[in-house]
Amino acid sequence: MITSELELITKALLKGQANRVKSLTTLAIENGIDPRVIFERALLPGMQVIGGQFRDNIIFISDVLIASRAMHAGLHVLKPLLSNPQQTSVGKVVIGTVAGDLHDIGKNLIVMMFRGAGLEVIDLGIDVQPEDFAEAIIEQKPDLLAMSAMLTTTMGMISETIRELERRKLRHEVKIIIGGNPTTQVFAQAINADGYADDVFKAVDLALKLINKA
Ligand code: B12
Repeated sequence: MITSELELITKALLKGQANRVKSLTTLAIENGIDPRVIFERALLPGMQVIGGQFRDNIIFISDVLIASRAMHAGLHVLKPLLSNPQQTSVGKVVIGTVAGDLHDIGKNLIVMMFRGAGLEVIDLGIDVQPEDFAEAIIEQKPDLLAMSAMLTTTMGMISETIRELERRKLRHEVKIIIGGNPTTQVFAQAINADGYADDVFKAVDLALKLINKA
């Protein structure tokens, strides 16, 4: 029963039917399905299929954008249920997608889940220059800096940002975590980041662990 409801959401996402994704997600919640289950077993797998089809040249960028809009429609319904605004802040995070990179779906999920875990999040958005990350660290004094890169051509901007922080003697002011499609644990270690995660839930655990250690 649950499976068929989740499958309907995934199918609607694959067809780019934003309104249908929104209404099916609302219905699934009314029927008592856990928002995290809807996210993990309906929306995320849909976006993974879209990613594969784009990679294999089966669909175009326009189709990806239409599917991402449908994903956002579902997330919009889940957001208040996955986040808990009443919670007091357990730490402060500055986050952004690095310079030259416009991908923000994964980063936005991380923002949502971090807020849900009680973290205060300053979201710098997409295409964030190393200097802007550095300025935000001076102004906001966060416990953690989180950087996302989705392109092999932009992952170097993560290390460029870390170098900028080293130049300004800010590197030891924050813990740094990274993520996004081309990044790996090995890359994180090589560039002197403090951690890497490949999904939202691991990212939350990692962030809380690093903040508590600091
Ligand atoms: C959606 C999408 C787009 C959309 C972005 C819309 C948006 N608002 O984000 C659009 C259409 C704009 C786009 C454009 C391009 N894209 Co694109 N895109 C994708 C796609 C299909 C899905 C990405 C996505 O949202 N996934 C869903 C989310 C939930 O997952 P995620 O982003 O991986 O995030 C998770 C983890 O990585 C992690 N995470 C992410 N960030 C962070 C940060 C931290 C700190 C941590 C801890 C964890 C973490 O947690 C997230 C949640 O679980 C991927 C394919 C794929 N399978 O990844 C290609 C993909 C990333 N794109 C690709 C390419 C090539 C491009 C373009 C260059 C295409 C072109 N020729 O123009 C442009 C580049 C534009 C630019 N300058 O950025 C390639 C990159 C290849 C590479 N290795 O370099 C991919 C891999 C597709 C492919 N296989 O070829 N894209």
